[in-house]
Amino acid sequence: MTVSAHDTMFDLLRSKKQNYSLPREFYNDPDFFKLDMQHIFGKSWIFAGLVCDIPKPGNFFTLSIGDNPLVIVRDDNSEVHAIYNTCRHRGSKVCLEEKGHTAKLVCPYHQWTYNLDGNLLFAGNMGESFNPADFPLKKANIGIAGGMIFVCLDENPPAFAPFKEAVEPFLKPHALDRAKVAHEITISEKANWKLVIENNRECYHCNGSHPELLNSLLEFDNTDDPRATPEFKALVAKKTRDWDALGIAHESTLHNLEYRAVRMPLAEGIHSMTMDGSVACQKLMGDLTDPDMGSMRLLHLPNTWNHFMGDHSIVFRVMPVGPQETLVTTKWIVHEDAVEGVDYDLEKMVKVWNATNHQDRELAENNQLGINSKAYQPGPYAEGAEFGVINFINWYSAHMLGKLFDPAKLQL
Ligand code: 3BY
Ligand code: FES
Ligand code: FE
Repeated sequence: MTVSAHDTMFDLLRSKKQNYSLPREFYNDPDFFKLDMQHIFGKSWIFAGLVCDIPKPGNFFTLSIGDNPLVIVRDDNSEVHAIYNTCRHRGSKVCLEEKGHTAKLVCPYHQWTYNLDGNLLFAGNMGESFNPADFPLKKANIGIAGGMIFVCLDENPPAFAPFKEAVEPFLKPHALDRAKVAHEITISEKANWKLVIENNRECYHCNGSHPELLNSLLEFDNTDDPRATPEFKALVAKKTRDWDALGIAHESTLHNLEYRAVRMPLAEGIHSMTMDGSVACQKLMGDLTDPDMGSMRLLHLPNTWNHFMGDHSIVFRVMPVGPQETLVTTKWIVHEDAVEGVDYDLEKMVKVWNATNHQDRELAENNQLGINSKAYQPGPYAEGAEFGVINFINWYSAHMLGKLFDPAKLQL
């Protein structure tokens, strides 16, 4: 990467107009993308998947954070590891499947064979002096909060405990450790990852684009939302009483711009994000007995937002692939004992968010196409409706400025 991309980004962030969208380079420049990958995706806690993706010893799934393939695996003692999927022999990717079950991690190139905790067990023809203990697969940092698995590639990861402590009470009623993935889909969006997140952070576009979602979702973020109506506030007050009586966490815990959890009611009388608002799964998550859990919205920047409801939950993971390409994975989660066709109707469950995802993909891709034009110039956010985008951009700018700041260049 050129030194100047670093300096250009720093200068653009310092001089950027508050509450305006970012300059074009942030959305399409390959060197800016590398800086995002290095300083955001290489240093933050990145949402990888769920403990219920790998319920049994030997279960694994793979993902790539930029150029770094990883395998997330549950070992024979049921401990979960985040392991760099790069062989210690000559560097081949070891695990090639997306997910599965295995007794050992065997490299396909020369069959170096690793334990599920990454230790090398066997390597042929390496001679007497070779000690397998010297060549374990490398580990990434792992943090598990209420059944959500996060990884951090930085040797000095930021603290995970405050996030874990803040969100576990919110996730507890949904018992992700006693859940299963009912359906999963990954779509590729031809848009920069920030456009995908920006799009998710506002509902300014909902009226124009999301008829299915608006059957259930109220566009207000919380009771402080400038658009919140008296009816909405009354509904929140009612649900607050119900949830307090059940001991269900709901209050907003906005600790910083990086993450938040809040339980908000769905539209009055609506129990789930389905077309008619009735539950898609009769067997509720965890030990819940009341389907009316609203939606517990969990955001963790840079790459996940989620809706945890009484009957099922929807979990999203955003993984950048290139300056103008992002993978968005959606998982629909139900109680581990729920049976398709008996307890839940899969088609009914996935309809709203499949439609919403495709609408959002189109919005993000069109946004990218317009930004690529020489006519693009940063435009003003609607502060009363796009405060979520403003929060995201402020988080991004502050994070990047902190990482790009070079004290050696301080003029004394
Ligand atoms: O994730 C959501 O619920 C929605 C989708 C559109 C705006 N966002 C807040
Ligand atoms: Fe893995 Fe050779 S590169 S065994
Ligand atoms: Fe949307």
